[in-house]
Amino acid sequence: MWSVDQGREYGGDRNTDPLNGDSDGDGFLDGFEAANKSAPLVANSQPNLTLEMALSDINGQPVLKFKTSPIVGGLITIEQSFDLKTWAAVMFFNGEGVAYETTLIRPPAAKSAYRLKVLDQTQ
Ligand SMILES: [Ca+2]
Ligand SMILES: [Ca+2]
Repeated sequence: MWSVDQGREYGGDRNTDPLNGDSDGDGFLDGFEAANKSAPLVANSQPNLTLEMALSDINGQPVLKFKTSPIVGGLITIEQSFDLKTWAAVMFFNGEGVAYETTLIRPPAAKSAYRLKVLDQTQ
């Protein structure tokens, strides 16, 4: 018998809820989970979405380099916050199955935090 807990066959449509796009209620749609190799029926299995950052300089100008984990599908944004309460998008990209890399020239001098967010999982 097929067991969800053993993590098999989760890429297929079997046993997902046809009336609920997010069968396990973890905030990620079944299709987005399958495309990103997480289990659509296991809430604690979620797509691996990571954002690496590295501060360096080019000719004395500070630059902040970003690199994400490979993301398949979705409209993704990198958001910035100065207080960890209010977040604003600073760049957008589509999940194309490869690591997304970009550079922010002259990042703000004030302390700021960045995070990755999936805006639209259906794109
Ligand atoms: Ca889900
Ligand atoms: Ca899941």
